[in-house]
Amino acid sequence: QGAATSVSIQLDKDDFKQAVIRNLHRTLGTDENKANKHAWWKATSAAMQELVFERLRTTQKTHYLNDTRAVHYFSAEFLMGRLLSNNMHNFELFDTAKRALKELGVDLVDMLEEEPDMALGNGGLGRLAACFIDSLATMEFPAIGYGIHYEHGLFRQEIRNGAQIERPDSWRDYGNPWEICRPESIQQISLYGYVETKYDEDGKIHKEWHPGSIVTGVPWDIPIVGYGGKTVNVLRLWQSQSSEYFNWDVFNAGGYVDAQRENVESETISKVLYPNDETEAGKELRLIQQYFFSACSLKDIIRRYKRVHGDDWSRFAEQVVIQLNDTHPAIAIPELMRILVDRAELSWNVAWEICTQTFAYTNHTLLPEALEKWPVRMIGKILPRHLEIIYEINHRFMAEVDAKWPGNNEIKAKLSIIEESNEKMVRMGNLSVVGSFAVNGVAEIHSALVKSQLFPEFNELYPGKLTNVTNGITPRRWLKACNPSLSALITKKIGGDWILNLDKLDDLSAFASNKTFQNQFMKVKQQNKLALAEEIKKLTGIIVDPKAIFDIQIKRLHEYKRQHLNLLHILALYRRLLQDPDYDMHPRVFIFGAKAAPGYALAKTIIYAINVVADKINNDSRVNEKLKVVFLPNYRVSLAEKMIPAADVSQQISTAGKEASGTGNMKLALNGAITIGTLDGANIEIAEEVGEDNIFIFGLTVDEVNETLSAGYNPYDYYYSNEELKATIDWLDSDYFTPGNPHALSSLKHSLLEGGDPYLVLADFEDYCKANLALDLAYRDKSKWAKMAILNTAKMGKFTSDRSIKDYVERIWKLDSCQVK
Ligand code: 26Q
Repeated sequence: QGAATSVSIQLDKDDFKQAVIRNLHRTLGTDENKANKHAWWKATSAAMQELVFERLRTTQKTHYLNDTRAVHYFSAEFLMGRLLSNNMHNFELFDTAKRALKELGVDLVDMLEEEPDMALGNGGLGRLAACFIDSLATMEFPAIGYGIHYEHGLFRQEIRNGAQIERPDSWRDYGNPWEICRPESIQQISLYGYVETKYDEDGKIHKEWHPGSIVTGVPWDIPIVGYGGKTVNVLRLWQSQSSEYFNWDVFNAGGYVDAQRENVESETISKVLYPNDETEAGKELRLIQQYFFSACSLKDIIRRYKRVHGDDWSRFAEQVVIQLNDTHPAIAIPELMRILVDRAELSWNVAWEICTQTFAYTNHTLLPEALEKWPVRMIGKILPRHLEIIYEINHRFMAEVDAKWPGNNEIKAKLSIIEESNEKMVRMGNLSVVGSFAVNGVAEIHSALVKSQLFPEFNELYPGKLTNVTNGITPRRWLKACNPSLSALITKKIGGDWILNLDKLDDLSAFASNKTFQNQFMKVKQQNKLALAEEIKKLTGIIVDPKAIFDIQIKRLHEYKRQHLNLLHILALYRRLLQDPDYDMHPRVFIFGAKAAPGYALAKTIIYAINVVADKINNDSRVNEKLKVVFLPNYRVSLAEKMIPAADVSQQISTAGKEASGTGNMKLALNGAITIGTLDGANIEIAEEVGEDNIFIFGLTVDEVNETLSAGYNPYDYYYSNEELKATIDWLDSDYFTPGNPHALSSLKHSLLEGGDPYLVLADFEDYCKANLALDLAYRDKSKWAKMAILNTAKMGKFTSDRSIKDYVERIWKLDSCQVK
């Protein structure tokens, strides 16, 4: 396999067996006869962890001795999923482990199910961070991920009577074998209190923050094994703890009791991940979470820098680059300024130069409701000194703006870090653009819109600062590990180089029309569909036909992602089948996976709608042979790994201009699914790669969306002119699907009509139906479909996260790789 790498750790089957048994005895305190599946999983993980530690030590020593420049990836979310199989694959020990465990009477694949997902993220942004740290370690770049050690990750979803119920996620309940506590690197951070202004003998001003409380940050390290097992980097996650230390200044200043009562309890800071993505909650605890992990991480970085460079700050920005994964850690910008100006006593200008050479910022959204803003009052209360610094940054920035556009108050109001609304707000996006040396969007179209719509004046003021880095996914998890049969087939056909050089997949193009290879490729797909059909039966009791088209939409539930457009089309098919029992369509199973933010009522209604429609259709013998609908509960990384290899069709149907990139689109196409999608996010680049014959594009473009909206879009025009569309929407609002409760879904109809249909579901419905028809016809030509599927896999080279990381490294981070011997 991977010709370029050599396995750094040699371990044969018998060594592996011994290591597992040794850990069963000495780490778990049990033995082969007593061990249950969970104990085997723990012992196997511990055996792997021995190898991981060995490489971790070597990596850290090498990076230290070389005093390497490193990237510090700040992210409130890391959606890691399971680690055991990933670590085995990256050490190229999966097959060895499988054979070893088999001899011990343990089925590896079955045992892997014991591991709870590490779900410390909501969706795309968190999973991107996980793919990026995989690529960084694989390509041997010095890198560290910094985030929050949430006690509870994203909630577990149960479906009761069709509705979503949230249950707490407890990923560490029985201990997590991958994390190592590092008490020697504990940090303390401050919150609340007040700022004292002092003057020294020369009349120089000094600011001193007297905190109201101190919180301890305890670091937990998760080793990140690169493919080939040479570099092992770390993901460092901070857990909050109450501090022994108490600041008596506040008490003496008379504010103790009142201030204290309002304070957030220290331990609650890292208790739970906020489950809303793409909405700004404005909650005090959320801001504290952001500051907590940003401040702990900065202190950690500075401690390490000082160990080598002492008080010489001149080389800081040469050694350290910090990537802000969206604005969630943007408070790190004023925090670094505070450290440099108040503590290190550097001049403002020197400090600002260091700061703006250190930070880079990735934007993941244009949706106005997702752009973070914090009330000035709230920042002033929690971080009084930071608020002063933010005002100072803004004051100097406004002077810059005035120099560029003299006297133009409109531009100033627009660019100001402070929004002068009724309740004054700090705009974290503006702060991030001003405080960074590079700003990137996550797909070509998205980055173009960041420049032209979101930050046009910034683009004029700072030419070249705004750029694009198209997202990517790690082919180790999203092909090699999740789809072993397809991986083996590909490797047999073109060799194993694709794992580290995904462009190699293009060698498959030569076989796209080869009947034998088509049969082999589709046979693998068929086996994967069979396996998913079994999983569906296990999880829901629903029986699906593996010969049907497996049509999959998996992503967070959002109006802009338009799961309800998919649902309206399903209703249209259902209606056609009822009206004409001979209606000609290939059997099709529509499969959904989605979590809704607990406070997003309409999203929850859409989940409910999918489930009640599914229930009706699946139990209607008139249409059962041709149509099924499945909602798989608790969509998460490990479930995605089972669904994606079995997909024939990938639904990527967001309103054009709304999905920044999407990454599920890449995972599905890589596994040979054909996309039905809009010209949005990375779909556009996928279409460019696979060619228009190998994708089903429909719907309004970004420009057409804007034209439609500015022409005064009226969804009723479509409702009244398309009989089928009207019938399906009205059907939802009858008691056919919700017997005895006729208006249970009325909010859905309301949003599409009286609500103005902000995401243009009705406008795109007809073209979506046409694209679905074309897709259905294409599927019936087995050879044509196989060719399309093969070409989708073959043309996905661009979308490896190795390429994304190469882009970041060469254009933004300027890192050198560091070979760990
Ligand atoms: C903000 C404030 C308060 C609470 C929560 C949040 C919050 C949390 C998560 C806001 C946004 C997110 C996550 C956003 C996200 O996942 N965006 C997706 O990022 C992917 C990676 O770039 C893209 O592919 C997707 O298009 C984009 O939607």
